[in-house]
Amino acid sequence: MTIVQYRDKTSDTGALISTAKALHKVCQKHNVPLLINDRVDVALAVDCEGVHVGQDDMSASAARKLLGPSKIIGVTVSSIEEARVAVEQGADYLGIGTLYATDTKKNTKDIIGINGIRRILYYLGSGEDEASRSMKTVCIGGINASNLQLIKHQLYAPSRRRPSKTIDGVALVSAIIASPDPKSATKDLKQLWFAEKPPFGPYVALLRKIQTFDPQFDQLKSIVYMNSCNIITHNMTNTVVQNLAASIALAIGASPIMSSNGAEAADLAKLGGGLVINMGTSTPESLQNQRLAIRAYNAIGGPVILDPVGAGATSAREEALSFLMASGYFAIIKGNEKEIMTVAKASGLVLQEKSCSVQTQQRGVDSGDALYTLEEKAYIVSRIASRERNIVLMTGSTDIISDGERTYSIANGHHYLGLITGSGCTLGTTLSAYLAANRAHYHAFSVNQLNAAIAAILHFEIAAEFAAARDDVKGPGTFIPAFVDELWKIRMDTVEGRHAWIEKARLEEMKHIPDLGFLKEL
Ligand code: 3NM
Repeated sequence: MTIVQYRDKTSDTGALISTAKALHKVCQKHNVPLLINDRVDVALAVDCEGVHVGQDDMSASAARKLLGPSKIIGVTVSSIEEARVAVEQGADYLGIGTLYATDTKKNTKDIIGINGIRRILYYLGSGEDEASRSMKTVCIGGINASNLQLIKHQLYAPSRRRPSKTIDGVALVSAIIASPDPKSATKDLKQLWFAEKPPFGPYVALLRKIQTFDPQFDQLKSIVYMNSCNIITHNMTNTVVQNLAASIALAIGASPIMSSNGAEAADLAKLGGGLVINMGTSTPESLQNQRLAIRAYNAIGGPVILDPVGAGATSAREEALSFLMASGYFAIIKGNEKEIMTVAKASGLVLQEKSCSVQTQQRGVDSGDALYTLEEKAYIVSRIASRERNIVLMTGSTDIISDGERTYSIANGHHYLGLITGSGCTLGTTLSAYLAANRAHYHAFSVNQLNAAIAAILHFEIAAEFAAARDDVKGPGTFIPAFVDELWKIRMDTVEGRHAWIEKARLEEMKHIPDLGFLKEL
């Protein structure tokens, strides 16, 4: 731990001073600076190393006048403008937040997520003045042992913009203070921060590099896990598709729970399943429940799938998407072209229309109303995935999936899937179950996740092809029950050693994706 801040919003001044004095003694013994939150008068009274001020407290310049040049002054900022003013007023470091919702400070209006933090960092890093560029920063809000490495990982995600600036550290309250053993909690946190091989770091990148998807191995293995695990898929999904999602979960060998109540998410997360967050019929209340569930699954590393249904169709949905993306980490974000382009925007990427085919009316090579060519899709999907450090799936007549390092096209499926309600949503259910089964098998997050996701898509889409080809299927209505049957049949065939169906896979790795340059960082 490099710095201690004493934050106490309720005690009387006398009590604050005596606690601060006692704290100062301990901190001095360990050579750690002590800062007082909000109260410059208390910092002066105990002659500690400085203060931390929020936007509603004394300004940094006024604090500087009172404290003199040698004291440390930290400022809380949640926007570029606040950062600009803090730098101008001579702050020594910025506490940027709120990163994630936290019970320690209930100001949900300032929750800015990873992308809000990135924007402020970029503003500072590209500043004309040295003070901005060299400003020390920490982020704050909802950080704990379960998400610390991921936060570091995402904020260190490769930026194509120069200069790039990242955080110098993190500020935490409850992860230490509310821990039954603050000393070992602090040790653990420090170890996680400095770990050479975080679970989603270079180690996994190495594993990924040496792997491709081998249908005979990865596909069959995934189905066998699914069949043996009876894994839970927890769906916070729209009201239209719940029934079909539950039937499909059962057919593939998973166990569905359709709970929309955030209060029970922590207990459900412990069962080791996967969570689907589907925005199809979101309301302000359901978003709060979804946020609770995302936090619960992130806390234990359970996979969360985001299906931003209709994102971009209305401004409320666009806001809902930003709200969810600021709530935590998604192992997979899946959507159609328009939805994924809205995800790109929420991730802080802007479309430079002139340099892509949308502007020139060129059509994609796949059928339907595709806006982008396959190459453009691969660029978009891999770009978002490497920025979010997750898997992104763009569905269409040819799907594109990427983890930022490997990108595949999948040309399976049938157009009936586009004529029934909830095929995309139930693919989300299937993905969640496969990822959770994969995690249960490897006892680790991340390893082989892309392969598990591909296996889920192939199972789903080849079953659709078989169903559509049946004599008893006359159209989308009769397709639905046949599809559920075929999902189940593929599972049973595989488990019983009949693997011929796998020959139908139309999967291709897309190597050498050019940097088409039309997605720019904000
Ligand atoms: N300031 P925890 S969030 C004190 O956003 C504080 O400015 C915040 O507590 C800000 O680590 C926060 O328990 C509380 O989530 C952080």
